[in-house]
Amino acid sequence: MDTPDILLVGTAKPVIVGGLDPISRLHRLIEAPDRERFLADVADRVRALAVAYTANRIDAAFMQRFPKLEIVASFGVGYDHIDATWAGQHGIVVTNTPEVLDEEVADTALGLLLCTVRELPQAERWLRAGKWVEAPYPLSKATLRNRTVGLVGMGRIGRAIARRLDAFGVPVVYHTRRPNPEVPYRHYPALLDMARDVDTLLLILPGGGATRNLVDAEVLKALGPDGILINMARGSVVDEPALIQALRDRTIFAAGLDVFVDEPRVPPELIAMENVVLFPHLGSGSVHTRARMDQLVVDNLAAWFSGKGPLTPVAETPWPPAR
Ligand code: 8YV
Repeated sequence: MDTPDILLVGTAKPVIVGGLDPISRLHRLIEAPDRERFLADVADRVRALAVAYTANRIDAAFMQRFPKLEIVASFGVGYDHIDATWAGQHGIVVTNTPEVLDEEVADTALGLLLCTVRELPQAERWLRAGKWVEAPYPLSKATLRNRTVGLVGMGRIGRAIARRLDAFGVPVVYHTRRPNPEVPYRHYPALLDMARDVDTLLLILPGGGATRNLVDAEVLKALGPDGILINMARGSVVDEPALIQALRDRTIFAAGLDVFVDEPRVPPELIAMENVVLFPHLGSGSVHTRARMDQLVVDNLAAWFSGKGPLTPVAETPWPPAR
């Protein structure tokens, strides 16, 4: 086999570098002192991009620089950082890393939900600040006991979250564009109707143009004063200024956020609020799960260059290609 040139975009993670080094000429963009010159040197040879993080944006202009580009293998199940539509139109395959992270992200979603509903990080801060000797932490006003969770999104991770909520004895309903015949939960074709009926919204759907600002001021108002919003999806799915306003004036009760519009920058208004729990985008962030995701980036490229096709192509770039 012809040794392919692969460009690694983003951090040189050990599993990715260790897996790709033996099967390719691996070029590491992050280590190049002069990025433009480095790209100009390798552009004509690069046949694949390995994308180390969802924060590494791969747009049409970037892909266009590589005339021999065949495949973009990206880390993460979400791929709104890649222009997959453009890739598909230009015969370039895009792969992501689904399934291997489902249970981890679902665990984190439940953790964030519990932290937000029962104010667990706030209570821990109380203890660490030495306030317990003065008074017990106040009883949490909210409880999971009388809540109904409306999931926005019902893909693999959504189903893993719903299974956990079943075990917790918490009723689940969901909103997606089309009902999923495999799940027993009530489907709402309109998000606004679901927001009116439930008191907890948990977002676990793809980001990108189609879902931008899906949760806006109107949806938050419909969720109401007991409402809790949990975002495990992408910051872009929520109108962030509208959310800040809704938390400020208690249009909703609280929010738990793992993702932000301009992460890693988090709006100071959110940081100053007591009725929010903020995680630094760590849904899949364990050594165990991240290694499996990194390995799937490697496995996609290894399969591709040994002629077997991609293992996990995204919907916009099906394999074999649609005729
Ligand atoms: C990661 C994710 O936590 O897979 C995704 O789409 O968002 C998460 O698994 C994230 O990519 C961290 O950069």
